Amino acid sequence: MANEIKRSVCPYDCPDACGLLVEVADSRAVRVSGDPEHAFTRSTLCPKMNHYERTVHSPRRLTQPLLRTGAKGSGEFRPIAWAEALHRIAERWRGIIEADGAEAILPYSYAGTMGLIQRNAGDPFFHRLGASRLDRTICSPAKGAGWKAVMGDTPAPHPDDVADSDLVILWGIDAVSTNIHFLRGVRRARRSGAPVWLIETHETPTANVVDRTFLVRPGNDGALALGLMHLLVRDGLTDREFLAQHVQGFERLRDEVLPRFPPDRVSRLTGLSVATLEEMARAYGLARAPFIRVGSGLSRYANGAMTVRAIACLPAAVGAYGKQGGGCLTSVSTTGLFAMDEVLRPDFMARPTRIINMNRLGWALDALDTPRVRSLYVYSSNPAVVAPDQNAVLRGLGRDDLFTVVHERFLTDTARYADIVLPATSSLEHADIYRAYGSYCIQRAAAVVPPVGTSKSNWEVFGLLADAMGFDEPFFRQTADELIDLLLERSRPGWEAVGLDPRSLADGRAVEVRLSAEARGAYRTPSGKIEILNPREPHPLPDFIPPYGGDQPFRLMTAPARYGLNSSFRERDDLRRKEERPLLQMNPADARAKGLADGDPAVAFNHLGEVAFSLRVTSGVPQGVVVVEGVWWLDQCLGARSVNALTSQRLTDQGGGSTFYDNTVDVRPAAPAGRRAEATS
Ligand SMILES: Nc1nc2c(c(=O)[nH]1)N[C@H]1C(S)=C(S)[C@@H](COP(=O)(O)OP(=O)(O)OC[C@H]3O[C@@H](n4cnc5c(=O)[nH]c(N)nc54)[C@H](O)[C@@H]3O)O[C@H]1N2
Ligand SMILES: Nc1nc2c(c(=O)[nH]1)N[C@H]1C(S)=C(S)[C@@H](COP(=O)(O)OP(=O)(O)OC[C@H]3O[C@@H](n4cnc5c(=O)[nH]c(N)nc54)[C@H](O)[C@@H]3O)O[C@H]1N2
Ligand code: SF4
Ligand SMILES: [Mo]
Repeated sequence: MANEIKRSVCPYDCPDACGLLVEVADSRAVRVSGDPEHAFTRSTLCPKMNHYERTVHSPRRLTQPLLRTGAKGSGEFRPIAWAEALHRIAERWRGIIEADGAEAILPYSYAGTMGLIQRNAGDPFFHRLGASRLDRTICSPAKGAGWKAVMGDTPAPHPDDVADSDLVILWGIDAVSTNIHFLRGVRRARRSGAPVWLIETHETPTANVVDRTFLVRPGNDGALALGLMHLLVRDGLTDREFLAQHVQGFERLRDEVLPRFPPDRVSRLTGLSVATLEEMARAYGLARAPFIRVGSGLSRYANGAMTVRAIACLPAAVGAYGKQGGGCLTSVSTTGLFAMDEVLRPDFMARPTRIINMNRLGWALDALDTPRVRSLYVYSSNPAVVAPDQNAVLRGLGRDDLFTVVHERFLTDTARYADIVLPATSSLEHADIYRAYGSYCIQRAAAVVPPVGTSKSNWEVFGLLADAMGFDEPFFRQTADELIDLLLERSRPGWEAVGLDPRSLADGRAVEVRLSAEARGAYRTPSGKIEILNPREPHPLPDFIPPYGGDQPFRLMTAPARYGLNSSFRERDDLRRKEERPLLQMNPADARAKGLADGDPAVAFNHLGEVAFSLRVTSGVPQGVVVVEGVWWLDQCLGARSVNALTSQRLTDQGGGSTFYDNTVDVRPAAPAGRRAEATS
């Protein structure tokens, strides 16, 4: 019998949200490929997902609940039945609630899956329980805040519109690793003659696919944007008609802020020469429809929101927001498309409970005592390695008086610290609905293979926990599919599906959406104009705030890896062979000064911790910067810690975001080779 081909969606935290075709034989996925009918995917998957079946059916998958038998972190467990696991959790939680109140229980989760149901499945349960709430801000809320200050809820351009641009700027985005389908439109623009620029801190893989790479000093892009606007004004390259009609407050920026950003000062801040700045401003000012695609890295600084705000003003200055192919894409937000309260159920909270910022998990487990966190429930995330200040996080996870439950597909570093581990389904084993954040596609997916082992989805587990806790709301007894139906029924005021017939969603095909003509308007801000002057902001005008930095000689860039996605995909031997161990990339002059050569073991350190790496000497990294790609599982590291032992719990200027890129380190040769443990596989 021919194998069946079923549709699904890539569940990972990637802007592209690809459509998948899954070939199924004997209840197993045997091949996964890109859906040729998906408007954004068009047959192509990234190298991580090309063999997703190897993740789904990995021998490393957890198949039954586990109870800890050894010390925390040791990874020693024995299998137990689901009924026993649920009973133990409910018993412990009842005790904790009686002694300290339900806020002593903290859920912790992020984007292991982006599906709207499975990703948010814990919210109604923990609201009903009265647990602490988690502010899920590890990724890029500062980028969102910076954009919103200027553009409000104005929808981002369609990503393929970039094909109509005559100057494309990839600003702090490693699109070759993180946003490959966007590059299709970029290539089309380039073929029509548009130059493509990359603005980065070092030469990433994306530098190989652009015409020009401009390297800036980390954290100074806001000064660059203001400096470019200074030059646009000086050289008469602003679009006065557009500014008069559509923009609020450019005159005040021009008179009160831009005079402080002359090219010589901006050159000192960014490291770009005055001639280069003048050349950039001229090309940007003369382009018909320049398009900026902004990544997230430059927002993970103490000044991250302000940086993005300054960048978002540039297209206003030259009228690019009004032109087909021009403008700025930070992220696609389909606010209002889905009636998310049907899923999140904030009404299940008897009273508003305390909110804990996930970037401060180390602090929350260690210092917070109103009340002290007595139980941590982790799902869809791996904080032991992805969260900042790893030493603080691991100290917290190691607390003997902390009752930790981890719901996971693999025995991650976080799961190793659990008292109870619950096995989770992969996205091919459960139903969900997805919305992309780099395109306007939405897509529903049914389960295409049965659960591996006794694994259960997030939605199912919270239903079982609701039973165990005696919650009698019918909400918890629905299936995920029933909840998706309800969500679709109650959603989409102001939005319309384009290009495909309405049955497509039910058939598992992707549908593109757009704001309806009435809802669109010109700019969705309170004034109806682009708000360069925004009186509701603590700083009514954009300005430059210096990044935090720190007192060590090298700025640490913790960039995405090509063959991993945060800590995901590290279970895959085929992908591990492509990136064997964590490298520290350093400029040749800096390496010489430190007495280090290519391939040497080296230790990066600061006041928070130290981490062993293998050194890679490369002229693609400027002096004063070091680069580590990827977040690695600890058993793949050279020492006992990974890169986040060097990043701090400080937050961004707005949005409570992480500051992964705003840290400094020093580097020294590692102790002789004896200390060096081989990476295990
Ligand atoms: N292969 C792969 N794909 C991924 C991920 C992954 O880990 N691997 N992660 C996924 C997730 S969760 C996210 S949020 C996205 C992120 O996707 P991206 O936005 O592409 O990645 P970031 O790490 O946020 O940062 C992008 C780039 O910003 C640069 N950068 C850092 N500081 C500055 C600065 O001050 N100025 C400038 N101009 N550039 C700077 C970094 O060097 C980095 O190359 O990718 C998603 N996709
Ligand atoms: N140094 C440094 N640290 C970083 C970053 C960086 O650039 N540099 N990037 C940061 C960013 S942008 C982000 S978004 C965060 C991401 O951090 P996380 O969201 O924690 O991402 P992952 O590391 O991919 O871990 C997701 C986990 O969820 C599990 N999972 C997948 N699907 C399911 C499911 O359906 N149910 C359950 N229960 N589990 C599931 C996976 O097995 C995986 O272990 O990391 C941040 N950490
Ligand atoms: S490009 Fe992104 S969405 Fe597409 S398959 Fe790869 S990780 Fe998934
Ligand atoms: Mo992210």
